[in-house]
Amino acid sequence: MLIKRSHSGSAPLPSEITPREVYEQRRQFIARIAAGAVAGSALWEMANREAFAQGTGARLAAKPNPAYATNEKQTAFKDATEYNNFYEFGTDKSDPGRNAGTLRPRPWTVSIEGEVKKPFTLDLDSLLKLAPLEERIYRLRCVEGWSMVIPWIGYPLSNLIKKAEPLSSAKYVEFVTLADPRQMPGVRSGVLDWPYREGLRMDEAMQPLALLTFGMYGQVLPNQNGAPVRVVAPWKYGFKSAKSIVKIRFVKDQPVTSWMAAGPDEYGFYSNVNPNVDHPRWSQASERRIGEDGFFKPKRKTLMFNGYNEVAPLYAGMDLKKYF
Ligand SMILES: Nc1nc2c(c(=O)[nH]1)N[C@H]1C(S)=C(S)[C@@H](COP(=O)(O)O)O[C@H]1N2
Ligand SMILES: [Mo]
Repeated sequence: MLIKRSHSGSAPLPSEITPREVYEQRRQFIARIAAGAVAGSALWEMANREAFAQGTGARLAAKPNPAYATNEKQTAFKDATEYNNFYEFGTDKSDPGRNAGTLRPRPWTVSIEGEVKKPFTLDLDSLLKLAPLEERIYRLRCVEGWSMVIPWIGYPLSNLIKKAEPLSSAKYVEFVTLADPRQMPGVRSGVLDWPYREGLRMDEAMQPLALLTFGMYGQVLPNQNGAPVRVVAPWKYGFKSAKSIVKIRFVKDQPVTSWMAAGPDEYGFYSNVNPNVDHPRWSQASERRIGEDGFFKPKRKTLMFNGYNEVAPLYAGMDLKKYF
């Protein structure tokens, strides 16, 4: 133990009031936290909950999951936050980045309803506690024919589904987004049937790729990307990845999503990335990578299931032209 030295008139240094071993251990510990070496530890989780409570811009620590790493160049943060689809804030790609400042993502609750043992509501803190946060780099391809490569932070949606204790009658999961005209200027327009609703079949929602997402690029989700919590299902067109979720409903029958209601011939329930099924108004065979490829550069070939072939068994025997 260190002998206390007295500095008259100045506050003691931490090293003077703390035994050396403890002090050194703490310093090392903090260094390891920074390195992500103690991902999932109580202290690390506490720090993350504080960051998450702070919101916009706060750093969120997550352990990179090597199974979802990639050699592909990541999309610039600026592009990922200034080129968005979030119709609640307007239909231009630049609208969400300019308008989503009015969203108040804290406090926030998500209610679990429908075919479950007992409905309940979780606040953000409880949601965050359900499982350790991972960083996963996923491609996201929009049905409009552009894609991005984004380091997301979250945990498999299956963790929340297990917590919900769905009944055997629960065949689908429906995600419902906030629709508050005071926070979201776009919901005054009739462009979609609000609130924004999306859905997955139960086994799709349980697929380990389906990520309940709280952050990206090492920080909490910016408002325009769906703060405070969204889904990312990377083998499906971007619109399946509902943002700013307030309700998760377990249901018996296939839900009618907002996009199906808006254009049943153009947007089916499944919406898997599928280069072999054209959108009625354009081809889906290729895509433009935002930021990387200029408008006049050749496009990339779109891959079946956006390249996530592990989901193929979910659709074995299904005619994906019919179930588009
Ligand atoms: N609530 C809500 N979620 C949404 C949308 C939306 O308009 N409202 N757009 C979807 C579409 S079409 C895409 S491509 C992705 C875009 O996500 P990003 O802006 O974070 O890249 O969000 C999806 N989630
Ligand atoms: Mo999209």
